[in-house]
Amino acid sequence: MKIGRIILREIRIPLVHFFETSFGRTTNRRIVLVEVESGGAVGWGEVTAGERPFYNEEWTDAAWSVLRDFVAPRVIGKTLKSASQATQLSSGIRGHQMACGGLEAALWHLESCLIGVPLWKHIGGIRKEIACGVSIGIQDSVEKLLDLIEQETAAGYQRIKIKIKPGWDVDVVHQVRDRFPDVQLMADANSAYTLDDSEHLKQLDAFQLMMIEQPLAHDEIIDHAKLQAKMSTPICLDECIRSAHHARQAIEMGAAQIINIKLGRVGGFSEALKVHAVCRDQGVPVWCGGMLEAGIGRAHNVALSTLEGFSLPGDVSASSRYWKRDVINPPVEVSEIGTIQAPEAIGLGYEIDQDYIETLTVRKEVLR
Ligand code: OSB
Ligand code: MG
Repeated sequence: MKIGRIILREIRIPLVHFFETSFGRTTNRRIVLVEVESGGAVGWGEVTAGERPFYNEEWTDAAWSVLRDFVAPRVIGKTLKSASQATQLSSGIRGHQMACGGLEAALWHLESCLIGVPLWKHIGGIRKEIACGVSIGIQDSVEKLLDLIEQETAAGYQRIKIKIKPGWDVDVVHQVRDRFPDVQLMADANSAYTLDDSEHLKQLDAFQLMMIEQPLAHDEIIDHAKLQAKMSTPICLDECIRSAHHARQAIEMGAAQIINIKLGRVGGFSEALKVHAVCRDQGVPVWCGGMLEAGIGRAHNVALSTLEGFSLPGDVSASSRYWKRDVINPPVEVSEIGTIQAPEAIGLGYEIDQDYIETLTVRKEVLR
């Protein structure tokens, strides 16, 4: 496929409920969308970077300039044998996986349209139904958190993830476990601790957590291996895993028993497939993480979750938990047993609501 123009858009869209992690609270999202054209077909991608460089080094404005100034110029006018070649074009760019991944995912979407298959089948997915969990942010009170868990388990979600940070951890998990003795429960610290907190974190071993996600620094694999040697709760890595190479290192070192795969964090579908393969070969289960995506990123996550290795419920949940109105039709919906059906239609499987996107757009640039 010969790549024609690329359109960048920034949309602003408010969350229905703020989302708080150990690194801060998000109320409104600023999302870069990438539209790429070839042979009359178009593909869409969503950049999953946050508004501030607090989850990892990336953020909305950096993604915009990396895409406009470095990634798009390498891709426009080029003829690609397949979408899987896209990563070679941005191989000289260090980091910025979420920015590059926004365009990479758009090319996979585009290719699935040109071939005439659903995106999830195009990437090799086999699951027609994916298992869903929810990620519940830090709340203003434990009572509020317990109410939300009640609501989400009643809605059918198969596992609950709560966010923890120093001062909102062992005691909160204890109260959640007392109230919900049988729920599949896990905790995500988003890098809020250091190895000096080992004794404190070990107290979590008492609560039958499925896993603790990314307790230590965003770029620290060795200390996670040291922590895992001290605690029985399985460690799952999120922030640390930016490539298949990191996944292999982390698994070999005993730093992770489970891996959260995020499409943007690893730079798109090609690398996500490689991480998936490494984990499969090592017998490590994976699940699909989320970054408060709007519809396009959410639809891509649904596709990714259909790969065989995604055996644990992920953070991909209904559009309505995030948005009053999503940018795709129908929105992503979850059944009463906590599953999402992989769509049968060609491409994304959800219609992109371009009129609505237009009303949310605060900047737009057509690159040729
Ligand atoms: O660590 O998984 C994370 C949201 C923003 C940044 C990081 C994370 C998250 C979530 C929410 O946990 C996942 C979602 O519901 O999209
Ligand atoms: Mg996480």
